[in-house]
Amino acid sequence: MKELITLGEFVIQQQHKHSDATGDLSQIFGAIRLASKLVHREINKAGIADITGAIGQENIQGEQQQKLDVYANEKFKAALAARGLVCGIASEEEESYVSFDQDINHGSKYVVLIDPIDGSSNIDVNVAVGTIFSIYRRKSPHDGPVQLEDFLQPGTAQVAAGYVIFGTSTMLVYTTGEGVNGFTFDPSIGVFYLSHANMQIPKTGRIYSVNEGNYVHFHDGVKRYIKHCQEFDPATNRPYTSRYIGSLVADFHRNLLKGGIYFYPSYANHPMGKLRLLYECNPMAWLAEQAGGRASDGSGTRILDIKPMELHQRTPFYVGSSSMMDDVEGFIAKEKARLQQMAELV
Ligand code: AHM
Ligand code: MG
Repeated sequence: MKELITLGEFVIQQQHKHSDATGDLSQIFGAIRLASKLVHREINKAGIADITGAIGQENIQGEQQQKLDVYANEKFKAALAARGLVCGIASEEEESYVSFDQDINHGSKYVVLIDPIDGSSNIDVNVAVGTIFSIYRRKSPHDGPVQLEDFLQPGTAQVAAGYVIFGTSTMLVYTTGEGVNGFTFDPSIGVFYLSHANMQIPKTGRIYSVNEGNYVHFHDGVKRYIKHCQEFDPATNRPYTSRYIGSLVADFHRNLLKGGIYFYPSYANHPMGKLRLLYECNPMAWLAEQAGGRASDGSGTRILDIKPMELHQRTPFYVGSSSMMDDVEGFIAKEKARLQQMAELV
C-alpha cells in the first residue's frame, strides 16, 4: 500500500529543508489545522443546527446558536493566540486588527490575516465555503504589541498562504513559496493526508467564473472578453464553460485543478471590485503564481505588488490560467487604448 504523508509530517519535512527554521511556522500550521477541523465539524452539523434552532436563538443544549462565520473567526483566533507564535491577527470579520496581548505573544515573529468563512451566503444552502489565510513576518520590534504596519505589507512579503475548502470533502491547500500542495481530510481519524502534490494550474483552460448578473454594468473590455468566452474556444471550436459558485475558494479550487479564470471586476456599484486585497486576493494570487498561473487587477498591476493602504482595502481581481489571464488583460488594454484614442480626437 502507498505510504500516506500527513499534513503534520509534510510541514515538518519542509521545515527540515531549511537549517535556520525555528519550527514556529510549523506550529502555526498546527493551529490552523486544529481550527479547520473544528470548523469542518461545525459545518457538517450546520443542517442539524438549522432544525434545532435558528441563528441567535438557543439550541436544545441551551446554547446560543452562533453564525458559522463568527464561530470560525473565534476558533481561528483562539487557536492562533494559544500557542504564542503569533502577535496578532487581522480578520475579515473584525473591524480592526486584533493584538494578542499575553507576554508569550509579544515576542513572536508572525501575524496572520484571515477570512474565516468566505462565501458565507452559501452556508444556508449547503454549498462549498472556505477559509483563506496568509502569514507574514512582523515588521515592528519583537518586544511589544503588534502594529498596523505589520499587516499592511504587499503580497510579495507573504511567508505562507492557503485555504481550506469545505466541499464534498474538506481540503487544505497551501504554499510557502515552494510550490502548492493539497491535503484531503479523513474525518474518520481526523487527519489531513497529502493528496495533491505539487499542484499546477493548466496553462490554459475552458472555464470562466464571473457573476454574469452584473454584465450590463461591466466595462466594455470585460464585456468583450465575456463575449469571446461565449463565442469561441480555439481548441474545440465551442464556447468556454461558465461556472460560478459565488464562493471564491470553491471557484478558485476548481479552476486550479481544471484550468480556468475567475474575475471580480470593478464596476459602478463596486468601483474597487468586491474582494479584499489582504484576506482574499493576496493569498489566492500567490497560490496561483506558485501553481504556474497569474493574478492581476486586470489593468496590468500584479496583485502581489499592490501596497496596501488599509486593512479592508478592495481590488478588482483576475486570477487563473496564464494564457486566459493574457487574453482578458489584452481585451481590457485594447478597450482602454480605443477610449484614449477617441478622447484624443475630441
Ligand atoms: P464574502 O467574503 O462576504 O463571503 O464575499 C466574498 C465572496 C466570494 O467568495 C465570491 O466569489 C464573491 O463574494 C461573490 O460575490 P457576488 O455574490 O457579488 O457574485
Ligand atoms: Mg470573504
